[in-house]
Amino acid sequence: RLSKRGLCAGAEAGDSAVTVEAMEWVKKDRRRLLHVVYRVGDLDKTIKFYTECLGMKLLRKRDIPEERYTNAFLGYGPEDSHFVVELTYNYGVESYNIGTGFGHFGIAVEDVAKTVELIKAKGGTVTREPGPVKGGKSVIAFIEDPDGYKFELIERGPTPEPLCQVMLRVGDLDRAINFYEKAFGMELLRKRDNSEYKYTIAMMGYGPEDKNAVLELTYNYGVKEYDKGNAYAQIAISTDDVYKTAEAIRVNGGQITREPGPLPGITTKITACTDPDGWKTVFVDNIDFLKELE
Ligand code: GSH
Repeated sequence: RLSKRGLCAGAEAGDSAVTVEAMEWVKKDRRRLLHVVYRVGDLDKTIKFYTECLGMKLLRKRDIPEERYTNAFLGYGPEDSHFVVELTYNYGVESYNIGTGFGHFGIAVEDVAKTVELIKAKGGTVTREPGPVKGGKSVIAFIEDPDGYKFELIERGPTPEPLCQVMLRVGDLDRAINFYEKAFGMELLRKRDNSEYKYTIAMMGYGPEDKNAVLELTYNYGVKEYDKGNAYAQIAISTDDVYKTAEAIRVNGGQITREPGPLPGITTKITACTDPDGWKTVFVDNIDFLKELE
């Protein structure tokens, strides 16, 4: 039997030796949130909004005519060190259903009021005026992009990673936290219950929130399921070994939706899975990813 002392963070006495070994490996793996992938109906309109209103830079664009889609990568710094957005435009598809499960993307700004003013001046939609979050102190605002994706503007001092959150709603918070800790090797950075407004949030990630993008999981009291729509796609995370990554997900009860291995044509090794709520993640080989950027 395994001694309690020998277990790594997150492991429980009932976990098998294989599970514990896989969890120890994911903790040591070099992981980072790379990008968040979603679909938009008009690439140029979204690029214009993100660059002019949100201050992002267009980092790269690739057209795959054989598959009838175009990708655009935008963010606040180079992809080899920053979390960025990967927009997908599918030829001829002008709108998507965002659903009720996707929450928002978080952007840290030094002055929320000033940012909102600028966005309004550019004709952007503000859905929640600047002010302290209900039941808390931090100053926030919500805006909507041309497809209706929400962005939460969060007032913070200077940060290396302004694109700082992806918020997804989950039906069982402890189940989700357990999955992201064990199968993904993430850390529970913060958990906050807001009983007055009947929700609990958990920040999960690979490093402190002020320097790293995080996954914000929201549980609304009593809500067990959401409509995931067809607009939001997935988060991509880097890894040194997609095969071991898939194994760690499997032994922790995760669903592998794409077996680990190279992608046809571009040879980048990936694996994909869904979490207990059905949210998708793709893991991308660290070295292959850097080659793609060359
Ligand atoms: N019912 C909310 C949801 O599912 O979006 C729960 C999450 C929530 O309320 N989050 C806070 C928020 O959006 C931010 S942590 N507050 C709205 C406000 O302060 O106006």
